[in-house]
Amino acid sequence: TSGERTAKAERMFELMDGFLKNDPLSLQKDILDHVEYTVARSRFSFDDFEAYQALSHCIRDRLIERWHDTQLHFKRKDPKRVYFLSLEYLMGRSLSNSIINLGIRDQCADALSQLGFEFEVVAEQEGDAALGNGGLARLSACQMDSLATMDFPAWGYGLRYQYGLFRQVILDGFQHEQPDYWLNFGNPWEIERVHVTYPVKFYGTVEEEILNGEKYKIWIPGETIEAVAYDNPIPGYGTRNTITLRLWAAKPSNQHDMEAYNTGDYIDAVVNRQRAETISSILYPDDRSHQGKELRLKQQYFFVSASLQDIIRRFKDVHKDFNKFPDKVALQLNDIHPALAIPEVMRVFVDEEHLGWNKAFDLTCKIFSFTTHTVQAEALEKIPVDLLESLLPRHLQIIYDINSYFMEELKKRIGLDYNRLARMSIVEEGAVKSIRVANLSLFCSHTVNGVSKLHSELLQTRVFKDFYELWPEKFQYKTNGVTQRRWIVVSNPNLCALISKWLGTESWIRDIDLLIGLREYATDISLHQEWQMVRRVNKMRLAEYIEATSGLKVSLDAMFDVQIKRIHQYKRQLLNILGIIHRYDCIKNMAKDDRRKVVPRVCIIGGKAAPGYEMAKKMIKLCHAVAEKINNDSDVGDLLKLVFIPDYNVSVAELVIPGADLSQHISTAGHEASGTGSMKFLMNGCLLLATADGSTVEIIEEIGEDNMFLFGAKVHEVPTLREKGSTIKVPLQFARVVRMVRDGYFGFQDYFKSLCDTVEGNSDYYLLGADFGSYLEAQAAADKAFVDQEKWTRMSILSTAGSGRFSSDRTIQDYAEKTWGIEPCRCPL
Ligand code: GL2
Repeated sequence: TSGERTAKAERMFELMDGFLKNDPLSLQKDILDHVEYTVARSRFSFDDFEAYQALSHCIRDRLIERWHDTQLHFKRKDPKRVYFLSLEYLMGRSLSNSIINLGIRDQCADALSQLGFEFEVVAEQEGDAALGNGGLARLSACQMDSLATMDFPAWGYGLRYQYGLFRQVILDGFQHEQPDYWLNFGNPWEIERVHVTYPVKFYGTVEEEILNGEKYKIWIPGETIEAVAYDNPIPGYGTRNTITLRLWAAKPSNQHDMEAYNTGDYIDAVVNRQRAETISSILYPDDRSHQGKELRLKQQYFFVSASLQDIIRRFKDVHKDFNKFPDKVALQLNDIHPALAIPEVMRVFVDEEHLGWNKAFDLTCKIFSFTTHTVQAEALEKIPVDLLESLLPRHLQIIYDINSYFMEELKKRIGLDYNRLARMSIVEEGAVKSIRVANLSLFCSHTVNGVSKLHSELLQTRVFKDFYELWPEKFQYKTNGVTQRRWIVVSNPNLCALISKWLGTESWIRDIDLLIGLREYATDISLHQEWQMVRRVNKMRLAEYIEATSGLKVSLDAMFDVQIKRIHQYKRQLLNILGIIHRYDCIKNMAKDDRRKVVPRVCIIGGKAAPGYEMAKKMIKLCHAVAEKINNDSDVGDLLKLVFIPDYNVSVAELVIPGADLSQHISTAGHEASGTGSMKFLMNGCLLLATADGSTVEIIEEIGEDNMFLFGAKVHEVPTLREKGSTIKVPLQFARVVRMVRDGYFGFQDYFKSLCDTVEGNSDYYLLGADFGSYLEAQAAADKAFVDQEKWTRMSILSTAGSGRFSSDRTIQDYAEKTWGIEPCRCPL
């Protein structure tokens, strides 16, 4: 019987101590096998890329083994699972990360070196998986790592875009976008599950049917597309647990549209079918708003429908009674992008499982939680009713039903306050009647999370004030975190070894709170020396990269000052550039002797601008124009350099962050929901120059104001400053540097005019002028501290020591306890 077969296989497995061995010799043999049989190259002659492919397959085999065991264990234990629904994941590279999490870094390096290869070189052959835009997407990847490491029974669901985030190419200082067809060279980290497919329906009509005397709605679709699963095993660190990130790809459905074929319109029918596949082909390259786009809506529903069919199928494999659903399933909406899951669950419960509306709604409200990642009310998606009606007619009806119920409930609470009812309604009347996805999510979720303390306050007092007043118990926050496995262990191995040496343990890699132990040694001179050495080696690596990508040689004695993130007006890269112009202007106007006192800087900026975001693109061009001038000015020499790092992505971040002395997080207060880059720099002992925005407020609580360079208006001051507009007294230096750009000092006078307009008088919405004075003061304080290397090193050690709260392990622990109600389910070794 199959039971006996399983038992036999298990005995064999135990006897063999797992199938695959991890000593260097076994790894070497497996690598050569994969060179020969998977990559189909001769084992006597293969290059770095082929070595990467072979090693990846070797690691993939080991992941699969653990992954099978984990899934079997989950199946046997049947714990409550969390399903993480996200439209974006920025995984970056997988090889090094998997090897570290499997705990076989040294064995792999040995195996490779005996074959004549260098581990780092081989690992660098891998391209990034960039199925996301920015912070939100990288956060999902960090959280998957923590979920696996902490043994939580979790699944990630998303879309397998064929084209990831565009590649940024800079020509003459202008950004150009090139498609990222990341699958060109194969992807060893995924497993295509040709048998795990679900039909996803679109368009069509809704009809009624009578079953056992009861009336039910049935949706007759106009088009059906097949969703195929691609599984990406996600290994935990220090555990056998390996969880699944399941990404869906659209494939033509086997259910043929017989009519089209029969009328002889064969070619058109096939072409239409191919068009259907485009649903999962491309990631939207804007990280904020996608209002009213049909393809975007199709993507959202496609992914939601396939995921829910999969989740409900898994539940029904074991359970018959849907009352148990909330005991077994937590559905986490990563932002409101997957919010169509709410009406979809209702549709399945009511139309397919015939649970009755009240029961269905009660269950729905018990399973959903959502996290919002924005402070901008404008970024909250709205779906035009016309669009929804044509694409998902049944869902529109369900949303209307939910809204009627919601309005009745609201009237019981607030009476006939029509203005407020209109504000809170899920349906927005007006020129374009639309569905407010956030309001739908707020009403139907048991919990809504913000991503930092400040963000949560803003949600409660501004963005979702009406809801907070009525349902305060729904509101929580979970400050974001990043995984120390990726952001220290993988990307900064020297610092990792140093931390373990001084703490006397590697346990901090799983238990981040231990990092605080470094505080004790913050003034220890021998730690200082080792710390400085590690930082210098990392700077060297970064300097080499800069020279290779831009041809610019930079001095290692200079302060490496970095701002890398998406380009946005609210993130104020323009403030940084204007500050650099000011520094340049000062150096130029100094007596030669005084120049000796200047603290040398290498200013590094990197980031992508959304293709349609004109002002962001102008900032990139301005950065290049200013760099051209400064870097070629012999008066300045090594005192100031400006570099734009092209095509910023996860791998570039892994290289830049460990080499940074100072990093800038300078958004106008109240605009950055959290910010996660700052946490990565903090962990790596880089000092922060920042405004009190997003999670920085909590970083201040952890490391103290004295260990960073704070500046700028506080969040409560921003509205008053905006009201004051042009009557604010801005520093003369600010007017001067803007004038320099306006007057064409850096060329492209006409092109930069509109950019200059955004920061003058009443138009200076992001308050660059108002904050410029304190920004320069913070920069001066950073210069002063840098000269005192002992002080700087102490601040740097204290930054790393205080970064424990910003691990995604802590975030996930909070979610598990306070939002999802799940417990670890550890697979035995
Ligand atoms: C973001 C926020 O802007 C950012 O502040 C936050 O750290 C991340 C993760 O919560 O989410 N929202 C968003 O749409 N993107 C973000 O980075 N792209």
